[in-house]
Formats: sequence, C-alpha cells, structure tokens
Amino acid sequence: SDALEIVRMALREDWVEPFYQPVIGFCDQSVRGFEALLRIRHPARGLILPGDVKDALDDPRQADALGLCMARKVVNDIALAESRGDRFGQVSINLATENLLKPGYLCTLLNLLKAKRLPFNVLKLEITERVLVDELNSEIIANLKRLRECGVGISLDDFGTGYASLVHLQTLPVNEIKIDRSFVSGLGTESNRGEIVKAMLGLAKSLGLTTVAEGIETEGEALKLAGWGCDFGQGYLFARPIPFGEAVAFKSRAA
Ligand code: G
Ligand code: G
Ligand code: NA
Ligand code: MN
Repeated sequence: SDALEIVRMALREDWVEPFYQPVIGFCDQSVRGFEALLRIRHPARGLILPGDVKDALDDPRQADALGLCMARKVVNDIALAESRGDRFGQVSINLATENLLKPGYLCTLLNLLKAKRLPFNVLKLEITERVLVDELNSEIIANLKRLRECGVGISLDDFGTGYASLVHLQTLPVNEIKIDRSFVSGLGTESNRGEIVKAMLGLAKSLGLTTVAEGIETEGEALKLAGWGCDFGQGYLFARPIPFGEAVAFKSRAA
C-alpha cells in the first residue's frame, strides 16, 4: 500500500524524525522530559503523521524497523543534548506489538544507552493496551521486568480505554499510567468523567504509580487534574509535539 511504500522510502532515505512533546510537572511547572512521536519528513509531501502510515505501523516488519529507527534517533538526540550540557530529561517512546515480542529489541535499547553512556532511566517505554491484549506471555513480562530493574521506565499508555487495564497493572512491571485523553477532554463538561479520573488517580497512588494526564487543552482541565493530585500533564495547552531543536530550547527556557 501507499503507507508501506512511504515508510520503506523513509527508512532508506533517512526521513524519519522523532518529534517531542513536553511532559510538565503540575507542582512546579517543570519539564520532566518528552514523549517521542514518529514523524516522517517527506521531501514532497511535507510532514507525515503516524495516522497517515497506520498500515505500516501494523505491519510486523515495518513496525520492527521503525521501532529500531526511532529508538536509535531518540537515544542519539538525548546524547547530543547531554553532550552540549543541556539536560533533556526523560524521554518516552511508543512500542508496537512487534517490538515487544522480539526479545532482541529490548536488549537493543539497553545497548544503545550503554553505547552513549546514558543512564537507563532517561528512557521510558509507553505500552498501550492495544499492544498487549492478545500476546502477553511470561517471556515478555520477564524481559520488561529486567528493563524495569535496570531503571527504564514503563508506562501504561491510553489508560482506562482497554478492558484489561487492571489486569495489566497487576501483571506488568509498570511504574506509570497515562490517563487517556478521552477522559481529560470531557473534564470541563461531563461531571462523571471527573469521578472516573479521580478514581484512576487514587488507584495509581495507592499502587505507587506516577500519573500523567494526556491531551490537556485547557487551563480548566489542568487546574482540576493538579488539584486531584495528578503528577504530570501533557497536551496542546503546554506544547504540541515539536522538533528536537525546539524541544531543547523549550526545556532550557523552562529550567
Ligand atoms: O502525534 P500523534 O499523531 O503522533 O500519534 C498518533 C499515534 O501514533 C499515537 O497513538 C502514538 O502512540 C502512535 N505513535 C507515535 N509515534 C510512534 C512510534 O514511534 N511507534 C509506534 N509504534 N507508535 C507511535
Ligand atoms: O496514543 P498516544 O497517547 O501516544 O497519542 C499521542 C497523540 O496525541 C499524538 O497524536 C499527539 O499528537 C496527540 N496529542 C497530544 N496532545 C494533544 C492534545 O492536547 N489534544 C489532542 N487532541 N491531541 C493531542
Ligand atoms: Na503514547
Ligand atoms: Mn496515549
């Protein structure tokens, strides 16, 4: 398909470029770090978003290659920032099912960090329930535990949208949940959404998990979340996903 061809070209021609969306601490407005999001800078079509190449993200071989490419670029960016004396903070990358299923992938992540002499805790993995639902097995869980023990963060993404959320909290070495933006965007108007979000925050707190709310677009949403004790926020209110250079500037401005 078109998407497969675009991604094949992007990998070959080096058009893949991670964008970075800041993650902000509610208590002091500090920039904890960023979520890395896939972008393809196509010379003719301009910036291509993950939604435009969905077929490729669902294709085992391309998801595999894209996951490796993104990991390499993100680790290089972190190392570049640090080498100039800029603290870039913790960066999360999104995993596809194929990345998780390949034991070599998680190992490669550690090796990339080692090669740049970066501490393991600069990296965080975002795992969606979509990715997990079918194929969770004990080997994958053991691999994730090993990463977690090394200090790599593990975040359950789009929390609240999957039927098995609570099971995953019990079986996976997660240390953070990201509350899905569908809950956040209703906070201003729909009153029972607030109760649901409060319950998720309470559950996370009692399990000792960090909480991030995503898709924050209004001051009202941010104030509510902060008041309920949510730790971090992400969304257009603070910043859109931005290129590496802008992200470095954003972080140093805030520091
Ligand atoms: O900005 P946004 O359009 O970037 O991202 C849309 C979706 O694509 C999100 O659900 C996000 O999790 C997913 N996504 C973004 N970057 C990556 C990536 O590097 N790998 C994978 N597997 N998914 C990604
Ligand atoms: O599935 P995941 O949570 O990784 O998706 C992140 C997606 O959400 C990206 O496409 C990103 O561009 C988008 N996003 C980030 N902040 C906001 C926001 O405040 N509002 C909306 N509508 N989308 C956002
Ligand atoms: Na994500
Ligand atoms: Mn998400």
